[in-house]
Amino acid sequence: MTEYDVTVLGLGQMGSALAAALLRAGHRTAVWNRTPAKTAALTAEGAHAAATASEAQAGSPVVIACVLDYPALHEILDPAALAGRTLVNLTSGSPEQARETAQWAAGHGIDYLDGGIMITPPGIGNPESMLLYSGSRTAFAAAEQLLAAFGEAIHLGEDPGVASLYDTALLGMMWSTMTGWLHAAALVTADGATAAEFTPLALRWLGDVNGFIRAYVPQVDQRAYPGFDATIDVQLATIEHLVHASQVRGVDAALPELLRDYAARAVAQGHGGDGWARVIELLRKAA
Ligand code: FVH
Repeated sequence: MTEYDVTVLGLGQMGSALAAALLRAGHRTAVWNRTPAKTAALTAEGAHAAATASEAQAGSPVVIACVLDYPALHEILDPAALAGRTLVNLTSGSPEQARETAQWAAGHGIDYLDGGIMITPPGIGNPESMLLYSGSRTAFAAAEQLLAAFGEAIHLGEDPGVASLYDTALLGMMWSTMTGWLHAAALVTADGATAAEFTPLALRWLGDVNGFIRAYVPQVDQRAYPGFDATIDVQLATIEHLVHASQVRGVDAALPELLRDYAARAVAQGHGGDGWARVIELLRKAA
């Protein structure tokens, strides 16, 4: 018998948003943070502030942790207090860290679920926000109703490393996309346009790019890259224009030079007639 429905460990920006969402959804919530002052806003909303991390972990059947990183996580986890409970770890880390922590948890009789939050704190509580989970199905079942307070809970399977892998991969895609937009904005603003003028076209273009990606999905899975739309030969010539336009405007050309390098290597290997998805073979080989 425990006093609370759920405990949140770590009340930084994200942990505070998670605890506030649980309180809004009517769950009896215990909280703990290394710096106790951060509990004040949540206790005003009805949370119980535990005096110690161990007390917090012993107080609920489901313990949600969201701290800076895995070293911080392992500093605060108390296996004796957690034994027999469900631990949902929403601290960002690598798939390997998630798998190691799942093993550690199994060794202490703790049911472990790992998670990746694909939204910033203001998006917590929006049912359209995406939160990825992987690991024990019984842990997911035990926590699912609580996790619904944060957004859409997507369970990706029993391997505890998968949520973190998808999280990392999606963030990589976000940084590439945003940096591509920033490079494009640097180019057009160098000639006097504003980002506000350019961006509606850029966003419309992203819709087309979405279509290109969908068309490449079977190519990537079948490892066959027919250049049915535009060949790498053609795209290499076009990337040269992007490199040139960047250099002339004093815009850093490292990004288009990287793209040119991929295209040139594919051509050198005899794949100039293939489509852009062929580049994945170069990415895979680098690993
Ligand atoms: N903020 C976001 O948009 C992203 C969205 C995706 C997921 N991340 C991950 O969430 C983890 C926490 O991020 P955060 O934004 O809440 O970070 P901070 O506001 O800096 O809070 C950090 C908390 O961690 C506590 N902490 C740090 N070191 C220790 C330690 N050695 N022992 C115990 N607790 C520690 C810190 O405590 P305090 O400084 O207040 O005492 C905060 O509670 C993170 O993995 C993101 O990648 C958020």
